[in-house]
Amino acid sequence: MLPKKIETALNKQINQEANASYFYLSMASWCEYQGLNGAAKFLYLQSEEERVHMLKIFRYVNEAGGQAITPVIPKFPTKYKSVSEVFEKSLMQEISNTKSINSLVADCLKEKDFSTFHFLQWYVAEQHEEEMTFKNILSKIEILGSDGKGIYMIDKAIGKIADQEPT
Ligand code: OFO
Repeated sequence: MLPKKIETALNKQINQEANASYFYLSMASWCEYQGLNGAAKFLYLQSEEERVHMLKIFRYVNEAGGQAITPVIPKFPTKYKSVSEVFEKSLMQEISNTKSINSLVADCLKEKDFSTFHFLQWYVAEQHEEEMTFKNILSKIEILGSDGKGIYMIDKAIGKIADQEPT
């Protein structure tokens, strides 16, 4: 049986994953509007992935005997200063999500909820991967610079990362 404390924490995590999904969607839209199609493609994909993460927890909560609660989505910005800002914010969001997953894992140990602990291991690995991906993109931005030609190359490079993502 799912401990109440864990059910509540998982519902908070559902919210967090859904917010990440819409945050990426807002950034994908801005990038596409700017003609940054490679970055947009990557961020659309990222948004979809976060929705899948949200749904996995949603289904798990119900399967484990709790009740999943539909997330509340705040309003996200429609404008960003630059592609650097987009990916800095993305990395910040991933770091904050890693913290939230880690604290959920710690709570599972405290509550002796080993089933949820096991379920969350996939998220621990996924957060590590995602942080690495965003750090990698940010170092590309730093190397290539964000003037006219640099932006073109960055966008192409980010689009390539999206092409390599498993569908
Ligand atoms: Fe849900 O993986 Fe990132 O935030």
